[in-house]
Amino acid sequence: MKSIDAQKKIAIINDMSGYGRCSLSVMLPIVSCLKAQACPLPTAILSNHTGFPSEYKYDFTEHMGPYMQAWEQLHIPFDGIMTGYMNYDGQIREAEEFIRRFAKEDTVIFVDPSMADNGSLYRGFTEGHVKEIRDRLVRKATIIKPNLTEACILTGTDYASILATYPDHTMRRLKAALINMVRQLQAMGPRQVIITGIERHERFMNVVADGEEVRFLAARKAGERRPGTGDIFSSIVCTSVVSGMSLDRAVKKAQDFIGRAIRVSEEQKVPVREGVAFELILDKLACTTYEQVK
Ligand code: PXL
Repeated sequence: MKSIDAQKKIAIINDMSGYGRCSLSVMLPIVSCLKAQACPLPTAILSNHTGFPSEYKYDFTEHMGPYMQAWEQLHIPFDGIMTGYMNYDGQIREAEEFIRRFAKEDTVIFVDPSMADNGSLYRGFTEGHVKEIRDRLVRKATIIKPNLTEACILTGTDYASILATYPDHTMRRLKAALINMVRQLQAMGPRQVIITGIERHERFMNVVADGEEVRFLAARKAGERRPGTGDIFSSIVCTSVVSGMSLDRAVKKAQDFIGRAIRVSEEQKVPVREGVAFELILDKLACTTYEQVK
C-alpha cells in the first residue's frame, strides 16, 4: 500500500443540519465511505433542515475566515473543494476566497448552485444571490451541478419554454435546449456540467457534459423526491472524480445509489422530510477498495 498521503482530501463547504439527513450530515459519511478524507468547513449550524416547520440556526459566516486562515497554516493540499447551499450574505464570498487560497492546478472544484427548484428560487433567495453564485463560484468551478431550474436561471432560459418541449416524445427539442444550456454554462468556465432532475415518462434524466461530449443518462424513477439526495449525489460524483473515475461513470454510480436509497426509504416508511435512509445501504457504496480508488 502506498503512503497515506496518496489518500484524497476534500474540503466540504456546507451547513451542518443536525436532523433530516442533508448537507454535512450526509456528505461526511458518503465521502468517508468512498475512502477520501472529508474536511468540513461549516457555513451555518442548524438543528434541522428548513423543510421542517421550524429550526434553530446559527450563522457561522464570520468564523469562516479565521477557520480557513488556520487551515492555511497547515498547508493542506486539497484534491477537491465542494460548495453547496448558502443562505447567509457573505458566505459566497468566503467560498470564493477559499477557492482562491486552496485550489491547486488540478483541484476538482465542484459547485452545486443549490438555490432553486420546480421553476423558482428558494424562499428568501434573490437575483443578487444568483449573480453572486454565477460570478463568484460557477465561473471558478471545474464541475457544476445545477438542477433544471437552476440551469435555466443561470443561463436566463425560460423554464416554461423547457416544459413546453415535453409533449414531444422524441425529446429532440428538449435535448437541443439542454445542450444549448450546457454550452452556455461551459462558456462561463466549468468544463464539466451535470444538469439533474429532468423528469420524463416516469424516468429521471441527468445531462452529463464533459468538454465536447454530452450524454443523457436516464434512470427509472424510484419514488418521491426527498431532501438531501442532491448532497449525496454531489458527494459521490465529486469523490469518485477526484479518485480518477470518469464523470459519466461517477454520475451513474450516484444515480444508482440514490435510486436504491429512495427505494429502501419507502420500504422502511421513512417520512419524506427525513430524507433517505442511506445508512442502511452505505456498505453497497463502498464496493471499491482504497487501492482501486487511488
Ligand atoms: O440539501 C440542501 C439543504 C442544505 N441545507 C439546508 C437545507 C437544505 C434543503 O432544504 O434546508 C439547511
